[in-house]
Amino acid sequence: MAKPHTPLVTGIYTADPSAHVFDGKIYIYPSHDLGNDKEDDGSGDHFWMEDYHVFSLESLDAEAVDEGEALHIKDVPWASEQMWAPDAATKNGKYYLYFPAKDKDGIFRIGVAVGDSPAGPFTPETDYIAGSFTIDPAVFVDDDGKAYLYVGGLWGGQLEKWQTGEFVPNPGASAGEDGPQGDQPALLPFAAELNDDMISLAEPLRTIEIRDENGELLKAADTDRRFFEGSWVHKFNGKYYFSYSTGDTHYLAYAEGETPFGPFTYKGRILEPVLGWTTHHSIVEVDGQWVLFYHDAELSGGKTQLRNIKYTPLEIAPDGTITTITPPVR
Ligand code: FUB
Repeated sequence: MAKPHTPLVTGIYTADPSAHVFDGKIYIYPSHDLGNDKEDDGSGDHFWMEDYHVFSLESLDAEAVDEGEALHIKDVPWASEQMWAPDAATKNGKYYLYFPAKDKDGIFRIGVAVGDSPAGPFTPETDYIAGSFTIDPAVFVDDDGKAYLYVGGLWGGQLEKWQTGEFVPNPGASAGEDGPQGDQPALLPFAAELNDDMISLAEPLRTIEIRDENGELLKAADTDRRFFEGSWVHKFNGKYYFSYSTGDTHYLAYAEGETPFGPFTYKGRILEPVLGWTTHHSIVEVDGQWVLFYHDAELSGGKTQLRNIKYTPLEIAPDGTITTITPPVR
């Protein structure tokens, strides 16, 4: 049984928890951290994953049950390595697991696998989702049944390599190898509506704007607030909340908008830095209580590539303001 801010899973290393309530039960779709001996050099190459396990919980204070291996990279024809942060969605009685992995050319793409149960197993499509790129898929299904895919990640997530709309392996410093600088607008996450089949995009991915209190796009130098990776969308009192990790400044931040595509206005921080380099989250309502799922590196004593998932209740005011949480393990 896991209490708030304690590891939900101790048998394997888990990260990037995307949680959902399906059929009255909590399901968590995390990354399965295996780690490797590579240096943490900012490329993300030390985040090493080959499969996914789904975890189910009858309630928040119940034990997390490992439902077994739901998908392995050896069964994904187009993928070569690094199955990073996944998400899941349901429609028309089917369940969909969305996941990033590098294709045979070393380019991160988003794949989808389909199953009859939220616990899997999932059968992968033979190719990645056409038109997809970068990492950290999050799928939000609106009240009208329309589904949206959100993606994006700087550095190892390769967003800098897509600045021209094409994949440029080595853009070069003058072309913004490190992305925009200083007062230039920061790179943005992307989103697109999914077709009703849930396995293809209804339109090309488009950027999602995150603006400051003056309506200006957040600047590249504003690293405390600009998007880095780990998109998530929740809806509260008719408004849409886009939340994300600020990466190298280690915050979870959120922004508010009127539509699933924004534009979103920065509102504040959800979580202060955890033990480890990254955190990555999801926000879900469980029996009327909003809950934040996140990860840190408590079990491995701070090894950034060997993480463990946790949860904590989230306080959301009627106007959508989220009370910032300071994690007890830092
Ligand atoms: O787990 C690998 C990567 O680390 C994820 O895709 C990012 O969000 C970060 O958590």
